[in-house]
Amino acid sequence: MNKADIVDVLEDIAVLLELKGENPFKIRAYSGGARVLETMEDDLGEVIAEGRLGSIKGVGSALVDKIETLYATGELEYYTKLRASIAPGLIEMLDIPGLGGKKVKKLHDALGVESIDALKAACEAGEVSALKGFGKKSEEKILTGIANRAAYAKRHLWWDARTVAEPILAGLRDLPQVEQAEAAGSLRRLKETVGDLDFIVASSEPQPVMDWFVGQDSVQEVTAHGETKSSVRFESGLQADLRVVPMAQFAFALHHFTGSKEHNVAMRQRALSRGYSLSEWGLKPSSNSGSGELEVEPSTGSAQESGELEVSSEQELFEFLGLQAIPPELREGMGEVERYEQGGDSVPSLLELSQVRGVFHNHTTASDGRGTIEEMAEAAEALGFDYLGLADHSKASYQANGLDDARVLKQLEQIRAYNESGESGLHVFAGIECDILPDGSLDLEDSTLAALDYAVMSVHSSFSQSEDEMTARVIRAIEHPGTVMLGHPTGRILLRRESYKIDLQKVIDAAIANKVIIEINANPKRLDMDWRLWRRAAEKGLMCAINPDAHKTEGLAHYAAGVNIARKGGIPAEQILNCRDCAGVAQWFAERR
Ligand code: DGT
Ligand code: CA
Ligand code: CA
Ligand code: ZN
Repeated sequence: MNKADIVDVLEDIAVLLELKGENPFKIRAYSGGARVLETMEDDLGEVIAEGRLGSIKGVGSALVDKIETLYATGELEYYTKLRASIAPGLIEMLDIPGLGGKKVKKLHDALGVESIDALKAACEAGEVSALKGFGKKSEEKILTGIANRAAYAKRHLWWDARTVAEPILAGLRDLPQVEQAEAAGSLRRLKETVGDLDFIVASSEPQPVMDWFVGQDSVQEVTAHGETKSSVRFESGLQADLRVVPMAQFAFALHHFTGSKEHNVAMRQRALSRGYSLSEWGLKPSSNSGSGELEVEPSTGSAQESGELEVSSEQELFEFLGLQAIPPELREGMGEVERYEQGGDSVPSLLELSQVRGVFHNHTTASDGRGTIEEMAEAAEALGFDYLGLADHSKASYQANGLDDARVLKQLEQIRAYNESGESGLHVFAGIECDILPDGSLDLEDSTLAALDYAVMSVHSSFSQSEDEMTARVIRAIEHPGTVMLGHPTGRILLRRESYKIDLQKVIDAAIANKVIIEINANPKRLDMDWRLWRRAAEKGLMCAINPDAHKTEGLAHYAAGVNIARKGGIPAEQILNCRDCAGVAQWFAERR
């Protein structure tokens, strides 16, 4: 097990001990040990091999064995037993925003609640707000957290869904009976979250394909196992549908099950207006040709009845309907059919991964990241980047070990030295993720911001301000001359926490007026500013930066999720800072001042 995962286990142990009401010294041994390990610069494997772990300040004797065991085996009996000794309902409660080990214990001790349902009932009966340390506000917050959890349990992050889908698609393509296989649905449309996976296969022998699909090791439950459709559920709760169709129907089925529903409706209307009826089965002359009426129900013809028109790819289907091929990620029923009819300027050229030459908002061990300047730079170089922007937290984010002015300037020197060392061909831009304080002022001195290459401004506190307050706060920060980018502009955590209240249209206008970039935070859990807003904002002239917000070297790869969002938003490459070369970026930063 690597260092980062061991840190997670130690942190988890600390929370579980809190939940059990263990003594604070013992708890602090684990949380403190996690912190020490996290910020240790030496290679953990070497430290263990040299027997030096016990001599590191903050790693107590109880931890040495456990860290070594985790490192060597990836497992720890103490941890497994500890988890098993706690009611699963209590562990689930830890998922509710605002509830840590201590609070869950209090709720359990005072009210006897052992499940989320029981906690919900206690909140509704007003028992929680009556407890010392919990007010009406925290009761409401818990209820909102529970409601969100139920709504969100049904969906999954695109990034996680993709990880599940990839080996399945590869497995399907390896089967001798399979002529073609694709993932469809929201996964193919690059939606930020995915309800279920949809696979479409062309084959004249469906049975062995279905049998392989339902027989995969990772399958937890088979919910359907038929001739044309099977459905399964994996351990994470994610479900997957597989549909097998004859080759002649593949393009139609792939298009239909890629969706979205709204896009399909627009396509059916278009087909109808040209005298055809379009369905997942095929395309045939319609009886009520030319009516242009909206066909609400999918047509119910059988495969045998179709075949009036042969289409061997989605491309041909679009062409037949007088359209340029619409990329899956734009098929959201937001005017794409009209735009791809007109062609020309109304058709965006979508960003490619290979156009991204670097990224700007990333953390190091100086604040709450797990990689050093050198490690992050090396990882960025391995991804083929020309440059890397480092933007650690500022001091108001004390829980993230944010930097004060002096530490910022010290890091700036380290970055300069790194660049001058000639150690690598990669250039590191020295930035900061500076907190926007509740009144819209900034967390660092103007002179500090001016000394850096650039600054990303973000809200990390006072999330419950009114929309007017929050909007004014963010705009005040945008108007500050030291502001180059606005970080994660809604504060949302997908499937977990809603956006704070903010008028993003006003924010977008202020950003354009002040030549401030709004980021696409490429962390798969954030992905804001949302793709739905980008097309119009980009047309108005807003500049974008794709920022993985990496807290460890592996996190840099998340830039790909940001590229998805830029594609969905149809943002042209000229308006994406990451597409510029090092000199172009430096020039942007310089002109901003
Ligand atoms: P998800 O799974 O909720 O993230 O979203 P999708 O888009 O993957 O939806 P899903 O899995 O229910 O169905 C896949 C596609 O099949 C959907 O995008 C469009 C098509 N589809 C499903 N049901 C209908 C329907 O009732 N009408 C139309 N026009 N298309 C449908
Ligand atoms: Ca789906
Ligand atoms: Ca589905
Ligand atoms: Zn942040």
